[in-house]
Amino acid sequence: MNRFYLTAGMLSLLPGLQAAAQSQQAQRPNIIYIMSDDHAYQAISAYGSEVSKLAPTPNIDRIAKAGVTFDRAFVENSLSTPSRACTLTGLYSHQNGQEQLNEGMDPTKPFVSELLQKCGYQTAVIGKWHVPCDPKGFDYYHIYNGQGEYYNPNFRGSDTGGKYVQEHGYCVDLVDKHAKEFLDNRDKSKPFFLMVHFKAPHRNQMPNLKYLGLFDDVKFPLPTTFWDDYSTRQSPAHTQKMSITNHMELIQDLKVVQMKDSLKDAYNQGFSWFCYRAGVERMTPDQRAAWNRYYMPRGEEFLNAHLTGRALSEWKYQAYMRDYLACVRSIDDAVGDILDYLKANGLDENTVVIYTSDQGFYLGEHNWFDKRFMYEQSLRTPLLMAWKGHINPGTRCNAMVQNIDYAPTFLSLAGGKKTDEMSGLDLQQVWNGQTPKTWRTSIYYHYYDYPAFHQVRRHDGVRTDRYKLISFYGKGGTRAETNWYQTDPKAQEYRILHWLRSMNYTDDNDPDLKDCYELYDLQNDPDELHNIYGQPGTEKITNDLMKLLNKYRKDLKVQEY
Ligand code: SGN
Ligand code: CA
Repeated sequence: MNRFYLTAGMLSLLPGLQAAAQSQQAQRPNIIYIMSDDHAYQAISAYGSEVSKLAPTPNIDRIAKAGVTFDRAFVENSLSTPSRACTLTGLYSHQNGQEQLNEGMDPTKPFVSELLQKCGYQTAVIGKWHVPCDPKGFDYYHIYNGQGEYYNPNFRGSDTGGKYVQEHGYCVDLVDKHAKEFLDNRDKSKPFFLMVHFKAPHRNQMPNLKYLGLFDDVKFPLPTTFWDDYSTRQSPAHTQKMSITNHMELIQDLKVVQMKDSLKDAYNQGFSWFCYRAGVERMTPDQRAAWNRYYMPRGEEFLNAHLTGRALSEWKYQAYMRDYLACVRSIDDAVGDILDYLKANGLDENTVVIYTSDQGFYLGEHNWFDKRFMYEQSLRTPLLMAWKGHINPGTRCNAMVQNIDYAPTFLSLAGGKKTDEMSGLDLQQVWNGQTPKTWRTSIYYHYYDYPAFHQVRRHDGVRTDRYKLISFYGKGGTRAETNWYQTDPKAQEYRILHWLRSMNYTDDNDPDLKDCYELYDLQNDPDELHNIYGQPGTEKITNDLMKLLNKYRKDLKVQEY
């Protein structure tokens, strides 16, 4: 039982004091946590990148202006479902079971929503759920089917009797609408905890019709690392399957639908074409016509140009960025709409507003899209928070924070306490820009989703202020052999893996990967182009980081692989 309830229970005998307790309860802030799927910090103008200057996010920036921008916010496992499982439980992946994309979640772990309910909060989640258990501890939920659909998506929830019901419109607008509906209908005697989870700009980046072509006149600068040849790296950077040049698909990703018959390989005929169709076949005839009016000429022009080599890669990059950033524009609109709603309803006074993504994302850095690796663009996630009167406007926070910190922070705001298993910290300690001496000086990271689509090898590692040590290990480790969802034909990952294998897309049994390390000096090499592991002069730092890594593994009881 938390402290507040004990006090309230005792005070219930005394009406005057009870009123005082109620007003104390009323003062606890509402919490609105807005998360967009795969939104890179490079695509938020508060973070100042060149790309974001060309495609600004004025509404998300309102949160930065009113509050704090975290410049070093990290995830503990750069993949969507594990990351959201971490937000929900405040636990690392190996503690909550959700190490990989699909199966895994241990439903016996308490969710922050349940704990907040016990603190007297009304709780809701809207939009992307995609965690392999039903929402727990939510008074109201209205969620997508799996990854969710861009157009006319299905939703199920406490209000649909658990059945999926198709709705008409664009995924972001619908989630915005349902968030406001929840706020309108909420129990006003309680503070609320509302999770708003947008699908966009997740692959395959289907923009709202009104934004098709929004950035056609803009040429986005190539990241300086776009032509990275991975020359100093170990094999995982070479064997991944997430490069714009080699793995970004012309049909599914870049919507050159005219190629559906000419690309003869099984993968493009099968999966890529299937994904494209699954998206556009949900559209109404009018939506589909508007879609084709934009993408057919774009595809035609591309085909007539007969691009090859670097020109082809650069075209892919521009097309990707245009679609991705057009999706971001819809999110920015929705965030603006929610902020306006809060203000119009007096909720801007006492609501903590959080904006984040479930991880970072590559916008062509190292030639990649997707995430997964422990390199900066996927390890770092955008994180902005505002709370009137509590967080100073325009603050920059340089403390190392991580998604394990969200649940402890929410619980602390609600007058509750984190559980013993949670090792995250309360972000209130740093959100005004000062970092106490006792704050963490390193973070632990662990990625497990191998073998899988993008074929990024398993790795764990530590990042300090200046250095990063990454340990890539095994053929996927012993778990790859025994993990039931890698071996059980009923598991989704098993099916995907075997399908990919049957199309010669993937060889998940790379026998050559020996355990290997990479070391980066982020001060001298912020782009992480120079792996200095094993170089003369790095012995001491390597030794220190190895000790630190082993300490994390031991303290956190990370299973040996
Ligand atoms: C899908 C995507 C992948 C992506 C994963 C995980 N492929 O499988 O590119 O890495 O989701 O994304 S797709 O062809 O189906 O679009 S996550 O955000 O859920 O982690
Ligand atoms: Ca994601």
